[in-house]
Amino acid sequence: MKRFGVSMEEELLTAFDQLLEKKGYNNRSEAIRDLIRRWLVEDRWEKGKGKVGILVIVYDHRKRELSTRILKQSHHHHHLIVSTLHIHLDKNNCLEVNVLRGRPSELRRLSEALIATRGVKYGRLVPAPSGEEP
Ligand code: NI
Repeated sequence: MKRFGVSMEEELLTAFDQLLEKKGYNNRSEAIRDLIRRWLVEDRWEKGKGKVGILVIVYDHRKRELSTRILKQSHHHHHLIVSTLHIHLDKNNCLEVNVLRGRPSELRRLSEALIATRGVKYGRLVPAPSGEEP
């Protein structure tokens, strides 16, 4: 491990320390490492090097043809979808967690298509580490 000093305004450091406590970190170093790792994952994605993403969508299965349309899209892109977790949130709403693997541009395109499908109430693609990051 290498050590380095960080200069920061007192106000910013206080806010950081309060956030660490809230998030359950025991020390600043671990929090800074996590922040850097997250930044690296996002940077890899921007460069088109990321390979894994998590897509969350929420939709009302009663909407006409919606489940069928989502299923059709998913099968069409079966090579990008590693796994899907379907949760029946309540009587009407379904939450789906899709683990995607592929080129970021492909994952974005698939996610945008699913999120833009009429009746999908919520959708978010989260870049995830592929394991190749430091
Ligand atoms: Ni469901």
